[in-house]
Amino acid sequence: MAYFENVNKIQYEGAKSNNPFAFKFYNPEEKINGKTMEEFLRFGVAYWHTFTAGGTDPFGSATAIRNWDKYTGMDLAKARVEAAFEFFGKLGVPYFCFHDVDIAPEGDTLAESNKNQDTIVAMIKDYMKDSEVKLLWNTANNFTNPRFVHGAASSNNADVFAYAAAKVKKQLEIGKELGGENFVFWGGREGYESLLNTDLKLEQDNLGRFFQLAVDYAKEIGFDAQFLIEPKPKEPTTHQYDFDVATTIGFLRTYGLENDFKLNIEANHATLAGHTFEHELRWARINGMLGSVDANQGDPLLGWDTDEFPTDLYSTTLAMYEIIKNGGLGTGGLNFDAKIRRGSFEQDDLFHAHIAGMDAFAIGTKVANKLIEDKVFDSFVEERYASYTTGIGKDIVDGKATFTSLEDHALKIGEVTPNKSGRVESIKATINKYLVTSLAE
Ligand code: XLS
Ligand code: CA
Ligand code: CA
Repeated sequence: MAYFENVNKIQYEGAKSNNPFAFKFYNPEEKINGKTMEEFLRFGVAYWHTFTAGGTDPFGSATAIRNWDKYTGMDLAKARVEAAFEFFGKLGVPYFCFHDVDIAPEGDTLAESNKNQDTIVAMIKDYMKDSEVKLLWNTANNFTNPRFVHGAASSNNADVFAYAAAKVKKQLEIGKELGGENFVFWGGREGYESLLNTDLKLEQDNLGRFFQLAVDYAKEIGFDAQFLIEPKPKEPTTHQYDFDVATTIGFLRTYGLENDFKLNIEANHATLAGHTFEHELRWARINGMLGSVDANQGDPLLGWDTDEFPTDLYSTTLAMYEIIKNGGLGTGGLNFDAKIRRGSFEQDDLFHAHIAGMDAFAIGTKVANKLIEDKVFDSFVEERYASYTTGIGKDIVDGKATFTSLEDHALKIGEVTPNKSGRVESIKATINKYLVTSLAE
């Protein structure tokens, strides 16, 4: 049975097209820097938002109309797989991502949940054979079920630690079975509400132990996916342990895990942490930790994780700037961890939203590539820091300066006056010019 009967394969029709079921800028074949857009952007569909979630919000029930929702239980899980692969094929995305609970319902026991996983994974594996779609990453949902109310690996209860480990173990096996290229850890409940009842040191140490156990098990079974931690501040706990990129890198180094993990950076999580998306990407990039991206955006007027489809070209441009400078994302990709608005409840909206996101990143890629080719920021930044290339500046960089030599220098030069403008407004105007002109070429 077809679930999206009225939709044909989405084609690239160019910027003049008014067809809401066509790409205007994402042209999978088009080459940028010797790689096709498809190879470069490695888009992924998030199973949970696209096939499982129904559009609830804290005040309202589900609104989404999905023609697979006529089924229940395992039949529903199977129908979702059919719908998902039809959707991937028609949209032309190379990857998908899922949590365990997105693909199959939990049973009454862990053994039953694992059995449900096995049934659906076998079906997914078959579908993957007949399509070109691959698994970007899977993960264990160790946050929704009430057993995780006080955390998973950082729970006060050792039984919960064990249960969470068992769920990750199963997903590692499934990742291997399906050829997953990465494996994500988002510590939904790994954090705390109040220090008054929390052993912060033990929780941190346990989290470190948990990640080490996961690394060890992946090695044991020969699963060589890239491990990724996804930072997020607040939501759901007040103090999330993986607050932002800098915090997460510090944590990984403390526990000697920095060579086994990279980061999965989500735009909306960056803004919740009080950073820009590009700040988080840059921080990860300069530390060699940029692994993959959850491509969405927040609503600046709302202070929570709205997971909107990315349409802000300024943001996609500056994000792609970091990704291109990183030499791409390696095994990572751009996963649309994004949901359609509650009012966009028709199935067609799923296509419109993904097309919007893919076009927004295609534009961002073209503009960022041009900015890099023309060295727009590079030349300015190089010039701005030129004082470190000669004289005392070079001594500082080369590690030759001492406080005594620096004092000698300072005594000689007299008062230092700010001698160069930062020119931010002019640079922003240049970005706008590139946004308008790069696409015309
Ligand atoms: C929630 C997170 C989550 C992770 C995977 O805010 O974005 O969906 O991506 O567990
Ligand atoms: Ca995410
Ligand atoms: Ca999110």
